[in-house]
Order: sequence, then structure tokens, then C-alpha cells
Amino acid sequence: MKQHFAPLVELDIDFSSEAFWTLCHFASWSVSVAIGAVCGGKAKLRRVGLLGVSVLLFTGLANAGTISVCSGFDSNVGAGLPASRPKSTAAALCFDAFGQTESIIDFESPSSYPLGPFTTLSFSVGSLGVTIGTNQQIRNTLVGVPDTLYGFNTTLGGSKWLSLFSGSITFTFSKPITDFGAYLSGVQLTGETITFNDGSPQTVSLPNPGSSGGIEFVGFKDDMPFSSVSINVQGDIVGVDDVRGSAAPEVTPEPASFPLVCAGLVLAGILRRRKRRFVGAGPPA
Ligand SMILES: [Ca+2]
Repeated sequence: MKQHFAPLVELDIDFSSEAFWTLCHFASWSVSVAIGAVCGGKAKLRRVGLLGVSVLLFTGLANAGTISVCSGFDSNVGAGLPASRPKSTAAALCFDAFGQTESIIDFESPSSYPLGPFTTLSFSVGSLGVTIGTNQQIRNTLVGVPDTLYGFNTTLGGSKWLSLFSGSITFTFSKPITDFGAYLSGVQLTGETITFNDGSPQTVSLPNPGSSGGIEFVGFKDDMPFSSVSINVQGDIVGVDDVRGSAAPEVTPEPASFPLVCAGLVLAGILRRRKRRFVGAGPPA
């Protein structure tokens, strides 16, 4: 039995880009309502502003995405060919069938993934820039035996993996992604998780193969993008390998146009108010 460690408590606040732009929208509406009130406080203008605030609040509340999970584990199975871990391999194929363009982190390239401990590690894979941290290590030798308890490489023809010595590791991506998956070896405790924020805090549980450990694949797809993912294995020693994720499709940002619409509404209100004043004054004597 491997040694367990006291749990660590970490606070991870992730301001995703979606949440950021929702906040910008809310600020834009607030400014437009305030200007409208200063310029005469017309009831119709106030109603437009309040409607906008209501819609944006609803958007914020409905921000959490729909998540599809592929996971499978093989108890007491150590390093070997993909066929030796059929349930884990099937889960990886399930994930790959999401059909997106994956970038895979296999921890094999010597220049990108130096062996040994690191505080943070930054590299590029496919179209994604990735930073991982904190205070874990890249290994090509076992922490202990049997490997089913301590983790191992899963890359075909490879030898290296990310070794988590209790605690958490966070993957931060240069672009928002919509799916994330990885092989995890040596899991033997209940309560280990993958956490991320797609506008709301989300948790995907890691299945527990049991006291003999083994290998598992856990991956998920979300219809809302997210930019960082944490793997949390408090009290356990776990190998992470063949991590994969897909960049979210490019979208045209809308924040720049939104304040212009608000400004247009305010200007229309001001012009209508001036027109009514002129009509109310009647013809010159
Ligand atoms: Ca590897």
C-alpha cells in the first residue's frame, strides 16, 4: 500500500472568457440605463434598460454547459499495450469519437517536457499553448512497485508521464477548449476529481478502481468553453499521461458592438425628448 498524505486545501477562482464578457455586457447595460435616467428618465427607455438587465442576468444564470463524460477503468492493470486495458481504451475511443481536433500531451518530447520536478511548465502542443503547475514532476522511472499503485507511462512506444504526488495540477490553455481527457494510473481512493469552470464550477469524479489501483481514462465534452482544468488527487500518488483537449471553434466577439447599440438607444431617447419639447412649445408668436 502506498503512503497517503494529508489533504491540501486550495482555492481556485477561474474567470473564464465567457463570464468576463457577460460582466462586460452587464456593465454596458448599466451605463446605458444610468445615462438614460440622467437624460430625462423616460419610462420607455427605462423599460428597455431593465429588460436588457433581466436578459443578461438570465444569460449569466444559464451559463453552465451540458457535459458528456466518457470514463472506464481496469483494476489492477499496469503498464502495457492498449489491449491490456480494454475498458480504459474504450473510454478513450469514446472521447475521441466526439470528433474534435485534439491536441495530445504525451510528455515524451525531451525539450518540451524535461524530466524531474518543476514549479510550472509551459509548452505548445498543436494549436494550443499550455501551462501546467504547481510542484509536480515528469518521470520515466516508477515511484514504487507495483506500478498499478503509483502510476506509469501509457504512450505507445513512450516512457514518460506526469507524476502527481498528492495535491492538484492545473492545465491552463492559451485558448478556450471544449473537451479534456487523460489516462490516470494508480488511482485508489474515492473522491478524486477533475474540476473546471465553464461559467459555473464543474466537477467530474474519477472512478476508483479499488485498493489495488490500476488504470483508467476519463474524458468529457462541454458545450460551453473553459480555459483551465485541475486534476485533484489529494492523498494519492497518480500518473497522468496522454492528456488531450480541443480548442473551441473561433467565434466573432460581440462586446464591441453591444455598447454601440446601447448608445443608439440613449441617443434615440434624447432626440425624442427634444422633439416633444419643441412640439409642446407651439408655434412662435
Ligand atoms: Ca507518456
